[in-house]
Amino acid sequence: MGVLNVTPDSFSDGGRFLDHEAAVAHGLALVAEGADIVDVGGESSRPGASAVAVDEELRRVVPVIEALAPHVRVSVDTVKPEVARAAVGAGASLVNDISASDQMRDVAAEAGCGWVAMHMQGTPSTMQADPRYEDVVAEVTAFLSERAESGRAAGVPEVWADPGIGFGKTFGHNLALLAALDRMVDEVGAPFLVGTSRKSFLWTVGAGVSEERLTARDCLEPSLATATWAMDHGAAMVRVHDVAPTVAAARLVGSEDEPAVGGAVGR
Ligand code: HH2
Repeated sequence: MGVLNVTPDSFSDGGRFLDHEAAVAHGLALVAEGADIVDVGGESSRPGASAVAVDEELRRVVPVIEALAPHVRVSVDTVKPEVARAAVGAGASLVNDISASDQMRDVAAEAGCGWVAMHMQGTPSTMQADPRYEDVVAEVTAFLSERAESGRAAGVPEVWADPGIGFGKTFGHNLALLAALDRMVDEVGAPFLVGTSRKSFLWTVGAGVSEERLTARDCLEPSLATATWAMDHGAAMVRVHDVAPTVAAARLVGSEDEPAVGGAVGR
């Protein structure tokens, strides 16, 4: 899943794709790099991001979805039912819902499309203030199991679970969830989507530079390492900004018996 943020303030790509032509061109570039799904979002969920009115979010995402849907499967990254409905009308077939709410679940069920239910502690404005869990793996697993079951019961034809890396979680919480991914996937019984790409916890060990000086390039290796880890530990999909290198890693992970490129493998 390639990320397309049509926002002025997203963490790593804010402002780059606010213009319609630039957004569509980037979406098509993600497809050319090998994305199976393009995730179009019109509201940043970074800690402290400002809220976006429904009309403005619709204005950002609907024309971009209309332009991309003939070329690739499109998901819409929103927590607003009105935006999800309009996005599906414009051609999206997956509702990526970081709030995992009943309302959004019901929109997906009515539309007959997929629903990603993501775990988040708190809301984006306050979630990183002081996240606390008795047992982060047990609590996130229980939440996702309940949401997956509720999605199926409501008639959603395709339910995805997402542990919500970075959403109300410390560095230690994020690593504990990644370390337990296999077990969580087994227990929840729904396919997992995992998003670590360019998240701030990566620079703590990966990039070793301060947040103010961090560039997208600094995050590439840790993003790729964690995406590869997730794919090798049960994730059925990863949400990434850097599609081409992740596709190369995905081929490697999926090639335990057969090399992706035929013939003898060189050193
Ligand atoms: N992460 C972000 C946004 N949407 N959706 C799912 N299902 N899982 C995630 O981990 C996830 C998500 C945040 O990343 P980004 O799009 O880079 O930033 P922003 O929220 O600032 O637009």
